[in-house]
Amino acid sequence: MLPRAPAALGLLLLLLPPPPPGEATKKPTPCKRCRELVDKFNQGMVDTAKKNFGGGNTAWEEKTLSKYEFSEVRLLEIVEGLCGSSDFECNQLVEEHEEHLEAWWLQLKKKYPDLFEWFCVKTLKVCCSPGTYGPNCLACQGGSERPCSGNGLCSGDGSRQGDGTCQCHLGYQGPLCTDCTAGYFSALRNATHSVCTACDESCKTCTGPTSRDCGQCEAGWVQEDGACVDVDECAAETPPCGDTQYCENVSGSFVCEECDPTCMGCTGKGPGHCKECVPGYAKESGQCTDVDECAHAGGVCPRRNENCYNTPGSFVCVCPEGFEEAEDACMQPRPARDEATEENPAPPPSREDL
Ligand SMILES: [Ca+2]
Ligand SMILES: [Ca+2]
Repeated sequence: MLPRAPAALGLLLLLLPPPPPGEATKKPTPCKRCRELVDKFNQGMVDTAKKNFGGGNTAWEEKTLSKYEFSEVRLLEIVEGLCGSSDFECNQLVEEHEEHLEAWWLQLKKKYPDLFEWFCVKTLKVCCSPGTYGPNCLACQGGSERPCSGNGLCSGDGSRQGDGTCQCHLGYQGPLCTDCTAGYFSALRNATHSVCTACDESCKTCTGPTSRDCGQCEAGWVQEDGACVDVDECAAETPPCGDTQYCENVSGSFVCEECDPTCMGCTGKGPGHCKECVPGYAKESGQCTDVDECAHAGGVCPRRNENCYNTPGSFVCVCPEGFEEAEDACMQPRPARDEATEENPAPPPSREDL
């Protein structure tokens, strides 16, 4: 026999009014805990089903097996696997209702094969049967067989909570989720079923699936020859993008993309689509390319002896290493007494790009 525990306290705890919605998200509802327990119990039954079965088919095995099948030994094995050792609430629930589980296992299993229905709905009264809701397990909107016409969720479905109203899936509306929302059309409608299907992307409203079935066109689309077609926003007289951007037409819309940094205005992506080049760049086979200012005949660096280094978009003028900077020239250093002779005035400038 399993140890008996007073079940009254547990029942009381389980039947207390549900916590406010804020807490409910943190703590599982009594129904959810009961459902989890039943799920684990059912799993335990599956896991122990083939146990003690050698795979043969002898009379001895059949007898032993059928004995085990309904035995308390098997029940104990299932119950032991129900909760993790640190799951306090689960262990508490099992302890409180072990006698219920035992009664069902030993006497009621045949009559009430659905443990969830017998344990969580009928006995503990913490859940409702599928398709019903609330303290008294009333039928959901649209009936318990197909709540919300199969097109939505019934508030409190299967629990002792909620108000039975429908939260419709995308595309459906109405108290029974049988009407179609804007952007959807009724593909099927009879006494029991309603199917709403999405309109073509070009329609705001429609009566069928194609761009020719639009009632109104979606924003970014316009009626043309009986169909809704994309507006080419980029072809508008006043272009929709900024001076440093180019326009790309897409279905139902358009996007503005930044021009290449070498462009002053552009018609597309990259340095090959510039209208003009930014200062320091010039078109070379159609692409805005850096100008090598240092290659200019006569030089661009104003001071005498100065070195020129080309940079992207510009150039720099620097005195060679060891030279001194003066207003209009790089001054050659005076030869030191021993180290540098006049034949060997200065090291060649390093030619790194700056
Ligand atoms: Ca467009
Ligand atoms: Ca340059």
